[in-house]
Amino acid sequence: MAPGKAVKAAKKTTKKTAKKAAEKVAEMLEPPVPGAPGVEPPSLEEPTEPREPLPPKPDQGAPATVTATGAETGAPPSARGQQGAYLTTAQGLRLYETDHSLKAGERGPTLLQDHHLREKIMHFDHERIPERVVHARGAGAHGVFVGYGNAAKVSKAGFLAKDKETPVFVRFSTVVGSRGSADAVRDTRGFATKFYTDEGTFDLVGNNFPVFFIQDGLKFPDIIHAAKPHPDREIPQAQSAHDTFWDFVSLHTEATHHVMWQMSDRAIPRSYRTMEGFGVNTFRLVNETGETSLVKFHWKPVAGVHSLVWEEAQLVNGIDPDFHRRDLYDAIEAGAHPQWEFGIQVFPDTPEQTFEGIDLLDPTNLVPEELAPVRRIGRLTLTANPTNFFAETEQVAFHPGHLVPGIDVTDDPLLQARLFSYLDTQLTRLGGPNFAQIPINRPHAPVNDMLRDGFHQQADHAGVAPYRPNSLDGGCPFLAGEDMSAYVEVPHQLPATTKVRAAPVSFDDHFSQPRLFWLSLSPVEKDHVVQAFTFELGKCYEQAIKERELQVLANIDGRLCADVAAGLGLPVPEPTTPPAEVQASPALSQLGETWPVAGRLIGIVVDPANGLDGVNEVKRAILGQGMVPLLIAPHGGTIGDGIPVQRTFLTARSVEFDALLLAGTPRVGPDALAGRDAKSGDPADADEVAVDPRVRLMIGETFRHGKAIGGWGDAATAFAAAGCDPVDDGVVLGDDPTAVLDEVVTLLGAHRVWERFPVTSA
Ligand code: HDE
Repeated sequence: MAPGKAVKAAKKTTKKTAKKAAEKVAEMLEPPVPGAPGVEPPSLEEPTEPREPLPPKPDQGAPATVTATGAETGAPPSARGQQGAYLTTAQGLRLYETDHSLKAGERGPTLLQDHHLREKIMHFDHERIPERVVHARGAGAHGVFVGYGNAAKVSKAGFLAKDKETPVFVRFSTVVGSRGSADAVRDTRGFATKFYTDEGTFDLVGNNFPVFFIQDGLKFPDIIHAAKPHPDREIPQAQSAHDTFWDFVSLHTEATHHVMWQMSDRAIPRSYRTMEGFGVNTFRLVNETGETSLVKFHWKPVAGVHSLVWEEAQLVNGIDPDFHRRDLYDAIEAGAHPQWEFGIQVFPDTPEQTFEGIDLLDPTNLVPEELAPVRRIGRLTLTANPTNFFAETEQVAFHPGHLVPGIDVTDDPLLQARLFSYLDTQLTRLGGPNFAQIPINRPHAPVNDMLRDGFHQQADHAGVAPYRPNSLDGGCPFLAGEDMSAYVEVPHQLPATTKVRAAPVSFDDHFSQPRLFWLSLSPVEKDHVVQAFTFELGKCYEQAIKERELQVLANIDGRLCADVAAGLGLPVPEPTTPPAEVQASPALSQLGETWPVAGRLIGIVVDPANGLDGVNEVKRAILGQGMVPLLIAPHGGTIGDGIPVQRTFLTARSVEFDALLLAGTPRVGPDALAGRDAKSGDPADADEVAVDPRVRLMIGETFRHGKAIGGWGDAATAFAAAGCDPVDDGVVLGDDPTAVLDEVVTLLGAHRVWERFPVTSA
């Protein structure tokens, strides 16, 4: 055969082999496990034939294809991404080479004329933009909001109408850490929603706590400077367990209520999908006839409010720093679309702006749901992952002042400062005043402003008269009346008053609501709060700061203070103000109900040496309930008759899973050597019990973290080796794998087997 032909034949064979390999990989991934990077598995060989860019994965969405001024373009969403089969410059010039710069000879210096080199490096040099000054770390998703139509009595907002569908983009975030920080840190979470309504964009920029650290926006830089890493050493990253944070909050006692939430399980959510959301500030609603009410906004997760336990959170941050992002993306890809109900607590708009003695303009207060029930007025479903993180999640710009007719702000001094900040910050972060024209920020309502020019202008405005009044553009644009959806600020009468730098006396009570929160928690949740305070203050260096914070705790609850003081080895101070008489609010506890399990992750530990009876049935049953099964085996690839392995004893760790199943007792794997996998412990130890030590560790952690565990076959041996007895709470042993699964799923409905936590706080 001529050499050319031989090469061609070889290439053909390699292509065939590569195709087969790709098909094999696809087959191995059945049923699909979320997280694969592309829409199809790659070939083994580098592809040789040009082709159009691959479409996005089916779970991915993108900003609507509207122009910078809100008009439908009709273009497919992929029109925004790369086009054509060939590599080009940013000017669309096709390139024949991209591995070598243009040089004076093979070993010579690079020529300045190399446009491709200059363009590529210039662009790379400027790829980073400033991260958000707060809430830098986050994850976003597209979705849809559907109104229930039962809010018309209080608000005329069109998107709340019955069955009205409004596209949304939601971004969840932590507050303190930088963009690359870990997800499962102890922190407040952001929950920001952009509603692309027909009447303009409405942003609800909330958090997962209903209260805030400060009452006046002027203090925001103070709390953030205190919570961010120390300015000299720039540590610690993304956490509050350090002296500057506790120095500030122990002196600034209006932060106490927020600190209580921060030390509770709410600050280490299991998932973004299991967080409650709150608008925090009080807003004013107005209906068609001009009647107003005050409201607090709520998001109620259909999956329930669930958290990690502290040790789990700490492990997660090392094992999977992207835990919450991954969880959100994987759930959406797996079809377990996260849902929340939108709710409002409604209060009469009285001149005092208080409800049952609670000042509604003080954002350190919540209103117990037992006093003002949350009325559900719509449903949010997250349906698609972003196609491009930077274009969508990083560039999205929220603003609490992006309002629509029917929703207005109040005089809450925190909210008032926010109204300035969110416009201002985008000038630095997004590089100019035209950030509303970035695709993810484009309204879906027609835009006809008279704003012109500026960096990165995307619109090509026609006309000569961007001013009013004019005659040259025929007087356009015209003003709309209120009857035509114009936004008219609610005429709100203010009392005759004096200009002062002061807060009302009603803002002075800093301890009643923290006590209300404490008394509302179940004993196990109280224990977690004690542990969190003791941990965080225990990480501080300065004795004075710890003593000062103990004084704050003494004013909340003697028992809380005494338990924390015991851990710190410090005396218990007397309260300086008698603990308030407050009613607990059971709605604030996360325990006590059962919730849907869709989207939960179940690990199945198998050892092919034990046989694989029931494994496929269990996997199918898990998938059938909208959960994700992950098979954990001694080695990667496939086991048995081609069952794909998703985790190995080396790569798996208990914290990834919501529940664990054991198909028998796995023997000691060939790589269970301390030198290869340090978590395996002493191999001699492993031999003695004949259970893989990594699996033993996995069972031990799952048990300690209060998660459901089940097993069949001789799984009892592994349970015994890990020190957990099948008669213990939430350890299910049986002969029928699917019956075991059913019991485990029932336990999972309560999130954890709470009985396993010995309670010490009364
Ligand atoms: Fe924010 N906040 N904030 N904040 N905030 C920002 O805006 C600010 C506050 C919240 O996913 C910034 O675009 C001030 C309360 C969320 O993009 C900035 C004050 C609540 C997000 C800003 C507050 C929030 C932000 C930084 C005190 C809960 C992330 C980047 C007056 C109701 C949004 C940006 C996203 C982001 C300022 C207090 C929620 C600097 C001055 C209270 C969820 O503008």
